[in-house]
Amino acid sequence: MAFELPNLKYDYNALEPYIDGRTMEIHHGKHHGGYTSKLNAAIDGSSLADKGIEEILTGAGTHGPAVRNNGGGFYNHTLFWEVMSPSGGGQPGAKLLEAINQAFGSFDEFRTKFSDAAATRFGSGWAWLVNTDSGLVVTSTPNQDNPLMDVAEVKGTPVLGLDVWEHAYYLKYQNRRPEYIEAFWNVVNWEAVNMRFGS
Ligand code: MN3
Repeated sequence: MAFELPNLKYDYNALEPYIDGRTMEIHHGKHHGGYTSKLNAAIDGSSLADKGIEEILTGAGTHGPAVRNNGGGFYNHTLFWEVMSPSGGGQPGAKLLEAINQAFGSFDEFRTKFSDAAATRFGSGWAWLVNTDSGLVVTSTPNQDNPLMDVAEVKGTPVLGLDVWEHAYYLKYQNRRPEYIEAFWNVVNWEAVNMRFGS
């Protein structure tokens, strides 16, 4: 079964002033839409065509660049829209907060570490909060890679992800990636992140 571009649960301009509507419209419709159709083209008629996206991604290193890049792009953006909300911001729920405190010392320390990972990822990629066998870890990946992939440096379940490709912020922020990262914290949907963590 072919993958479908998921609908957003909010309007394109709902995350303003932090993320502008025009960026959201292009990002969702053109970029995420493009990854979705190219993923479908890449797996069409192959043994991957009836597999779920997570199973496909765990073998990303062996399926070739079209599946790795577009499968990652499909999954990562689906997660990204989910972990943002117009009523976002604040702090995670008790169970996730406790795990964050345990892993990073405090919520502020975690925030700094995640923002640094996002700011210092050279070129295009993603920053992640990952649930691993040894607890929560902050990492970043190049291009459309993610922690589900066999090729990832840090492997685990992505709990929170931030897209730091220029297409995610350039219209509003141009080269000022750190301002975009700072703005992101105002729209993080901790309820959705809590659920991804399993609390
Ligand atoms: Mn993107």
